[in-house]
Amino acid sequence: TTTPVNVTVTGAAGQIGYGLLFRIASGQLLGPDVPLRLRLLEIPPALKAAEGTAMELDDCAFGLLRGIDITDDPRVAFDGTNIALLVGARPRTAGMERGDLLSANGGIFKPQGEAINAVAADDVRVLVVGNPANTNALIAASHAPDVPRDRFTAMMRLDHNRAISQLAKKTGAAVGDIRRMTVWGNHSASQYPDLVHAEVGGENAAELVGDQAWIENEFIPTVAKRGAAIIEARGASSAASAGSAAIDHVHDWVNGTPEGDWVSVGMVSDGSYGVPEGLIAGFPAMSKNGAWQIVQGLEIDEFSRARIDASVAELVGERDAVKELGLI
Ligand code: NAX
Repeated sequence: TTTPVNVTVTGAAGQIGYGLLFRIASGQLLGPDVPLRLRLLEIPPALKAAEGTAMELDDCAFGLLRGIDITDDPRVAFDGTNIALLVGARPRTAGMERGDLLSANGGIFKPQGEAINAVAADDVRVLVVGNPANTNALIAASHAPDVPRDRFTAMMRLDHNRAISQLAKKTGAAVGDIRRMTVWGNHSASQYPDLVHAEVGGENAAELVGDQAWIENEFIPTVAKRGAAIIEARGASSAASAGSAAIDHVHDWVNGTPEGDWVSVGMVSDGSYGVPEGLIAGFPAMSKNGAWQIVQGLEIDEFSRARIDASVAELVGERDAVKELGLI
């Protein structure tokens, strides 16, 4: 194809944007032969910083990058967009209640959903990174009734990659030997990284590890609290790894997942695995012909059931809260 793909990144002047944009422009998002145009959405106080990032993108002389537009207007940012990475969000600040956080983000994701509905390309694919990612994706999707619901996804891929990395360390296996990882539920501390179905070199991961205490007391909390550990160590939240996960998510969505493998995707539930229909939750998913499909037929043991239910209950709580606030 020679027509450039339009890729919109919101929160482009933020720390995730700073790493992510260069990897997109270098061809790692869509492939080495796909030209693209970047649309950067920011709020007015950050427009100048976004221009600085755009200057650096120019200075990389990326062969695939056919143009950069910078705007504070969602209708301009999403005009004809094919891929929308919704990274910009309102962080929780001291003294902010959960309801305040949800309504501040509703103020961002409602108009963005409306703009995507009105002006995005017919094939638009949306990845929400900004937290609370699952519920922000739900808000955006609710305001885009003309866009198929399965085009709105939330990022579980960083959790997924963290889980793979921890399992590789424990088993001494190479990252590339690990398949069929799943992180279920919410992108939050309640998430459930599942070793029951994961494989290391074709062997069942939970059996290979053979240590349920390690799974419960080390593996799951390490993965679920990794974001806090990064903040503690780096003095800033995960940025390059979050951008890398966003690249992986969209790359696999567009290009497909390898045969026999799957990845973790925050996607709209069709009721699979007892997750209430309409919630955006982490599932095992394969990408076929450019669409995510939930992997069906996995057996859920008692331990996994309780963990999935607890994380899904948190998502139900968030959904009910945004409903009450009139955001969906
Ligand atoms: P930064 O605070 O560095 O950047 C956010 C940027 O968004 C700022 O430049 C801000 O001006 C912009 N912004 C705010 N409102 C906007 C709006 N209405 N339209 C466009 N831009 C807007 O945060 P950063 O570290 O880049 O993180 C961004 C988001 O990713 C946060 O919500 C963060 O919590 C979330 N994360 C999600 C992860 C995931 O796995 N789903 C992991 C990493 C990260 O914590």
